[in-house]
Amino acid sequence: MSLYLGLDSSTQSLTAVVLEVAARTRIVFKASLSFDADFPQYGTRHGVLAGTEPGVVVSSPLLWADALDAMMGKVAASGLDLRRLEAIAGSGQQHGSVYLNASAASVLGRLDPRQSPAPQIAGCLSRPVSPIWMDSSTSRECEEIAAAVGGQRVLAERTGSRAFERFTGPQIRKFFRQEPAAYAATDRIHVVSSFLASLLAGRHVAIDPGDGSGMNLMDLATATWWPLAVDATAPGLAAKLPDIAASWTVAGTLSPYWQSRHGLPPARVVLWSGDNPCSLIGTGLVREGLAAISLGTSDTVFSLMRQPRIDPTGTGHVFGSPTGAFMGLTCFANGSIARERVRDQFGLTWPAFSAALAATPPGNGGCIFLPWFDPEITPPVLTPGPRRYGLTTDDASGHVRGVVEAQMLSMALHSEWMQITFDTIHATGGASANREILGVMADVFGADVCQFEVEDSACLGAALRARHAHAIAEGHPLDWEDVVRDVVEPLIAARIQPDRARHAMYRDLLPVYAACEAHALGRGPAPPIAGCRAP
Ligand code: XUL
Repeated sequence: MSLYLGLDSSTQSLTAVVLEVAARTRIVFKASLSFDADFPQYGTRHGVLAGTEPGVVVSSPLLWADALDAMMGKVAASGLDLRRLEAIAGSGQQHGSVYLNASAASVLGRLDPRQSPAPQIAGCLSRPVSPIWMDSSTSRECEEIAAAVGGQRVLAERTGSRAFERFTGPQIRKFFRQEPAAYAATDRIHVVSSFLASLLAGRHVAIDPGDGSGMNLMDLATATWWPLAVDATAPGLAAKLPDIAASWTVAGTLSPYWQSRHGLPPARVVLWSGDNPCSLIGTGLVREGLAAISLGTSDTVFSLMRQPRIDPTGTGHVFGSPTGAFMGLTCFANGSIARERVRDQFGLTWPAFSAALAATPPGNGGCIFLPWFDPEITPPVLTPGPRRYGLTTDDASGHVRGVVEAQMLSMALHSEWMQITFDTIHATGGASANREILGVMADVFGADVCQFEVEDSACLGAALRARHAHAIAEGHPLDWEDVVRDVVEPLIAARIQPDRARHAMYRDLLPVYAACEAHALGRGPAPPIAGCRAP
């Protein structure tokens, strides 16, 4: 029986999962630490430090290091027979960056086990804070980088995404521009994942293609740094970037620091990856045709892609997948936010919301509701405000069906660029408990929808990655389907199948929905909406 540890350093917490692999694979340990509640000395709120300028969102790499130490202590005290711990892998919030000076190379390898890591590495930071994915302060840098490489389209084709404010490259450029001396004193720039893996291994380790593709710096096809983007970002950057290596690379063993401090064994340390690539594995998406739809605060569609196909509209992302293939991801800001706004506007409870959905005809009598209560990411909508086509403002059930259908039609429309026919969708997140919503999802996509009960999919994915990499290192590679099967199948709580006639109706409705979007965005004529059924 072997044990594998997965860690997930997310925006607000650090989570750990231990998998035991015997005749079957099962979770034998799980724990989570909240950055705000368990490390109040850092003064974070929801995992971030108070901003100094609009759009700036940073956190503390020392907090992440302290949390890693506390979590390794919890794992050590778990009562598990940790002599059986074979490998550790991790997941980090994507895009965030950590800036280290030249002393880090030696300090990482000789930490004193009597002390926590944070005070020992504080002197290695050439920038005391880390900008994270919620930062939106680099529009100028995005434009500059895109212009220097030949435009946003070229950047997307080469790196998988156009320039985004939260991506690491634009963040590095802003640091170089605003603090040139501190930039010059920077010897190594890590992402959150490679920083924490370096702490565990006791030396600088590589970035995997999953997280490298969230930087606007990596050539997606070859998984190497793209010199044109690197040079466009900041002078001398090539020498400051870690190597890029396959996600299953064993970076080393747990350094003597962790062994002495917590009595842990010299388990293999596998490269960490980003939280989205790890979630791809943790939701079992290891073949093309499977997609996950996460219905959370925002909604996300993601899927494994054998070939990197780019979103021509520039809103979707292509990241590296930890399997060595690729993943497509599109994010929609008005997820739960919009469902809750409709529920509250009409004074409904969730059961009443479901009842209204069930009582309303699929297709909503031809009415379309665009639930852009907040600025939308996909399609980009800067001026929020819902738009109605054929829907009267007092029609409660029309709004309930309208919000759900619009969300599903929008996800179907804006994932077409992935050029994948989804046969099965794993639905996760809070609203995936609602079978009425999943029914609309199945009918719109024409796919089976599995209600998929998984919290911490990124952490679970990291533990599964540890197992996969260990098997390769031992010379007995495993198929990904075998790696995920035992863990992922029991998480499927229910399967909902599409209705053929309703799917055909939604296929016809999709161009009408697209025409409403285009009209609302000022890019097309008024759509031919026949009018709504009476409220
Ligand atoms: C993805 C993104 C977020 C973070 C959250 O591009 O910015 O999903 O990875 O941790």
